[in-house]
Amino acid sequence: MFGKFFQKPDTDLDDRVPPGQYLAQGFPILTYGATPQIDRNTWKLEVSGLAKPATFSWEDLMKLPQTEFTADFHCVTRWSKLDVKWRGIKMTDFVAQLEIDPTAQYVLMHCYGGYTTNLSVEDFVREENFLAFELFGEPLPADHGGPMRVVVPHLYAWKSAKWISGFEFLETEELGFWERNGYHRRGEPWAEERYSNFFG
Ligand SMILES: Nc1nc2c(c(=O)[nH]1)N[C@H]1C(S)=C(S)[C@@H](COP(=O)(O)O)O[C@H]1N2
Ligand SMILES: [Mo]
Repeated sequence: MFGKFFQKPDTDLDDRVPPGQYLAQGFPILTYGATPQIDRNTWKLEVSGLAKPATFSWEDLMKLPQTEFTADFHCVTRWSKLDVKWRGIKMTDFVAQLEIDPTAQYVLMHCYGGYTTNLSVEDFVREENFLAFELFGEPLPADHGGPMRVVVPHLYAWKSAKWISGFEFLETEELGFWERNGYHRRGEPWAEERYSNFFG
């Protein structure tokens, strides 16, 4: 079974595939719970906590510059998908719209459906992070987080929140769903930060 769906990376891809990861065939879907069905017209993104409160509609987001980008995607359950093609809005361009309090050190991302995941502000505001709404030239399918998801290529994919609904800025770290259930607080794939050990 395993061999049918995953392949060991070629040696020339070694520098693209983090340790302990295998290449996936296709693009697997990994969701905890049901897939929320959210319409673009009712979708909104709320900024709360240590930032000026703000709500963005789909229209508001579409006024920001859009870019196509390619990124590798690494799930902690050991599949990786290279060269995923997305279209979206750079997180740095989005964040430029906000008034974030200088005391904010962490972000808790909230999703339709109740999923959460945490990041440091430093990991959140990076050039390669996006709010994505197209996948391989098509509107982002609901299963993959449509209408709008976050993509954070430098961390394990559980940080790439699907059906994004809010960013909460915090002074002290608050753990998200998987992080409370034993996943690493940061999740850097090249360091294999998969799970936390509960003693430190
Ligand atoms: N809202 C939400 N976002 C989520 C998840 C989820 O269950 N709910 N799963 C995470 C995990 S574990 C992974 S590997 C990726 C999977 O994204 P995909 O289903 O588009 O492959 O989404 C992440 N974002
Ligand atoms: Mo995952």
